[in-house]
Amino acid sequence: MDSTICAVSTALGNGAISIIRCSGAEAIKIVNSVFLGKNLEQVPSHTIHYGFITYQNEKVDEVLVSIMRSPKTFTTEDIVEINSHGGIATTNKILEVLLASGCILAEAGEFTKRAFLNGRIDLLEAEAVGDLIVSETESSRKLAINQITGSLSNKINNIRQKLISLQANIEVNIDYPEYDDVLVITEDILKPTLINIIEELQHLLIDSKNGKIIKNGIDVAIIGQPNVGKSSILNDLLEENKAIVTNIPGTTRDIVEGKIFLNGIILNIVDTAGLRLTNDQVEKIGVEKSKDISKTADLIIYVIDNTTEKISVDLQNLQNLGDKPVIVFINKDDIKTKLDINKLKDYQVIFGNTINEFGLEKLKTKIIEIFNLEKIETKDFSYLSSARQVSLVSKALMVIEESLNNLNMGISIDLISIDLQNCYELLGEIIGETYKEDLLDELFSKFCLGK
Ligand SMILES: Nc1nc2c(ncn2[C@@H]2O[C@H](COP(=O)(O)OP(=O)(O)O)[C@@H](O)[C@H]2O)c(=O)[nH]1
Ligand SMILES: [Mg+2]
Repeated sequence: MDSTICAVSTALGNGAISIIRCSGAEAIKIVNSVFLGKNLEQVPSHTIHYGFITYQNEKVDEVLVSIMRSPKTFTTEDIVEINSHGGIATTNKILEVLLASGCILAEAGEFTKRAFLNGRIDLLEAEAVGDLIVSETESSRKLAINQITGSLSNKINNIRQKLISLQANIEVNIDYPEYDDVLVITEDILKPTLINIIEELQHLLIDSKNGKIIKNGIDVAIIGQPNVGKSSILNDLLEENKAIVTNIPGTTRDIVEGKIFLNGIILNIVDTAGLRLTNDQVEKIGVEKSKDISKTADLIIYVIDNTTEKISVDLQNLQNLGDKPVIVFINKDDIKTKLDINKLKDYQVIFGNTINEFGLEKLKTKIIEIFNLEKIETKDFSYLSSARQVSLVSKALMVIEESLNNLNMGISIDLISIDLQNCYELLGEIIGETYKEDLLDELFSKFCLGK
């Protein structure tokens, strides 16, 4: 990390201002060498200075330069931020001047990576910086900023603290069995603490569903036989005519999708080709895609035409969906029904039609109910939010459950100490106390340049 890096931190385009950021031991010296104004090497930290970036005796732009000296900076290194006029030519020229003067171009996420490697933030906080940048909803913003300010890290650290205390007690007991005033670790003391840790980890995992929903939204697939009104429902939900609607079965062949916001959560809604056997090559591929999408979706809206007499095919299709959340939407209820509703008594059924958009509000309310969206907003927003985090907590939970089993089977306490250590290390990986270089590369490569 000896090099001094630079990148454009604002989006490249025609804006009023661009910010070009440099970080590293040489940052102030390099910018000073191309700055016409005060001697930046002698100004106090956290001050802003007016002047020009010049190159080969030519003024490149009129700028304001912020000087922030190590260690109280984002990366903990010296940071210089140049506020220039926005616009692609000016911004790129300043970047070019800095590169020619000794800076190297930062990789995606490298500023945040340095902040992590220099101990300024932990890995959870670093991950959340990336999430904050891409967040589109108020709730995903809250989730990310909460994680940046350490609320999830605190939860993880509290559990780790309990593990350390238990271990310390076990060690003392092993080393000084004759000590009277040291808490004697017996089954009776270990057990409740282990149970408590298990409960906390379980809660983290249960609540992580909320984290996923807040961050990625809910994937909703509209499935059903041809001509039942799937595309009409999509259009009504999106409030635009995105999918083609005709009375010809097999109109929708490719995936049509769009998103809406429901209680501050994104619903990614996908309209699919109607499920039927077909000889049409293109439609066939569409039907296969529908099946794939129904497997990955978080929720299925299964549409049945109210005028259908025999729903055995629909019942079979519904069974094939397995146990994922399904809402059966009986469409076209403006026409007299021929449906035997009793056959659908095991499902959550909503009647409606797209002629006067009846039933759509009920559909939305049902989605809010199924995913508990009312409650998500009132919780504390310190949810696990990435597959990496969830997988490590799951592993930690398995280890600690195993250790409780061992305790119940009377396995010696010093062996249990090994499980506790294991669990402690897995939780440490979440906050990045130990990490593999590949993981960092993967994590930070998803960031934008200049962050
Ligand atoms: N009467 C009635 N017709 C509808 C309703 N919804 C859709 N339709 C008609 O049913 C036909 C098929 O609709 P479409 O949305 O393309 O169905 P998809 O094949 O399932 O996507 C079209 O002619 C629509 O106008 C409804 O609620 N009531
Ligand atoms: Mg369609």
